[in-house]
Amino acid sequence: MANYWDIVNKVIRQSDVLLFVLDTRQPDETRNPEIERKIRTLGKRLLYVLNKCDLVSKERLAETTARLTPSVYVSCTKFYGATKLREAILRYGTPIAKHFGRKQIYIGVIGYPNVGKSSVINLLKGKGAAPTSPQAGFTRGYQFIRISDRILLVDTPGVLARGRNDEIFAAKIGAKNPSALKDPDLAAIELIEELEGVIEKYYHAEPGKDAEETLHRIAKKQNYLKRGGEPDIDRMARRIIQDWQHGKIKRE
Ligand SMILES: Nc1nc2c(ncn2[C@@H]2O[C@H](COP(=O)(O)OP(=O)(O)OP(=O)(O)O)[C@@H](O)[C@H]2O)c(=O)[nH]1
Ligand SMILES: [Mg+2]
Repeated sequence: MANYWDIVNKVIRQSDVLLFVLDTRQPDETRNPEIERKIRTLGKRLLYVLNKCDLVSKERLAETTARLTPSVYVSCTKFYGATKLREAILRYGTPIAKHFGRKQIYIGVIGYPNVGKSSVINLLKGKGAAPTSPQAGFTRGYQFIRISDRILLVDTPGVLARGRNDEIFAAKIGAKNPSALKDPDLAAIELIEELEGVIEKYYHAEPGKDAEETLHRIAKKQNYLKRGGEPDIDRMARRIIQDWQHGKIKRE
């Protein structure tokens, strides 16, 4: 049940530096303050990649790069900016990697559809890139690509979805009835993460390795099961949001 939000979260967690790819023609429309905040909260570094810089005037580009920092402008179709981007990754990633006692810098790519995430990955990969074997301690299913001797890239971009976050927000503030949510699990996962231990405690469940697993454990603990014994995530998520909206769950 890997949905977009889980993937974005995993990319953020696994990376030191997040390349937030923007369309330079419409940088503000392709930003996402909520996710940018999340990156900062987790102590990761956000680097705006102003892609498709070939499609704007020099003046507009200068104005945009001055306003959005730190940023690097690139054009994937013109193979422009790869060196500057690698330099910026080293500059911003080195202190974070050091903090975690590593030499290697892990980077991930996120952004809205069509901004050029795959193109940026290819721009960085260039010729010298090679897939790495799965890293111990990382979630299965994530392939890392070696960009240079110091830089490793999470090979799955985090694709942001339009509108979904609004649903999560609406669920959290109680503007939307839980039964009307398309993806109650996303909102529940958000709540579990944000409340840091409060939700699982309320339902007498043990925390999992991430919020998704915690939600599974809560469902099992509360006996929200489908026929066959699988946890019924959907129903449990709606229940959590309902309890939250009804003020049953307090924030410490
Ligand atoms: N002019 C121009 N076009 C670009 C540039 N980078 C990407 N594109 C084009 O933008 C489109 C989307 O690029 P992708 O790399 O597939 O974008 P993406 O973010 O991976 O898209 P999804 O996988 O759909 O989320 C393609 O048609 C690219 O050719 C660029 O620097 N300049
Ligand atoms: Mg793509």
